[in-house]
Amino acid sequence: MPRGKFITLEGGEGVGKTTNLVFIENYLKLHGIPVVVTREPGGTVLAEKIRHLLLDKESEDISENAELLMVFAARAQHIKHVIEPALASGNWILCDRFTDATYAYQGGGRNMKNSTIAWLENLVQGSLKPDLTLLLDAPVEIGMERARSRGNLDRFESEKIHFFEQVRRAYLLQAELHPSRIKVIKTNQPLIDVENELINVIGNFLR
Ligand code: Z5A
Repeated sequence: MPRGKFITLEGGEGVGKTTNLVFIENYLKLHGIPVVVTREPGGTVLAEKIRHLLLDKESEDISENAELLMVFAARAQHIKHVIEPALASGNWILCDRFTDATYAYQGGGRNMKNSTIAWLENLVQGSLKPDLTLLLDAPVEIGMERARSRGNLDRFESEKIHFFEQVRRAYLLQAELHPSRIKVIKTNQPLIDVENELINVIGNFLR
């Protein structure tokens, strides 16, 4: 059984990750690919508990170091119990956010050093990297407006616009640094056009 492929979906606030995840899952299944859909932070019982603590607006003030370590603690569990076993048994992984989010939110948003993130990435992931990353991108105001329309903002969503501008910039920088892995898809266009772009990029990847 050949090892499965690891696809991640990334992007800032309300860019349409959840919406398009279902579309991508169905597209892969249509091509006979066994796919496990998961998310970060989360994906295991312990990692989901960490997610809850990270997103909870009522949490005590979480230090930047604590936030970074919690994200990687959740990731370590996720890799050990979900991602690695699935890939090893030939399943593909479709993951809503992964380490590019850490470079974007903790690196860009919180101004933490990329070298610190890279050190933890190496510790927790070893050589594991996504094979394909779909970076959904839209102007911050559009994403925030869409996220707000759902109401009930979490701890991250309650940040100021400047934070999300920095997150977006860091994501786009990641895409510049890793052009063969990260494909940018603009989502400030009708959903049907986003889906057509996704088909194009994933179709190329499958070929
Ligand atoms: N985090 C971190 O800090 N460090 C890390 O390493 C990791 C994560 C892994 C997880 O939240 C939080 O954890 C995240 C970063 C942090 N913080 N935030 N914020 P999440 O993964 O749940 O993230 P989210 O950004 O909050 O996801 P979201 O709010 O669910 O947004 P979305 O999935 O991208 O959007 P959506 O729900 O699919 O779409 C939003 C609305 O727009 C919805 O009503 C759609 O119907 C609509 N929509 C979508 N596409 C379109 C188009 N094309 N046109 C019109 N309307 C559209």
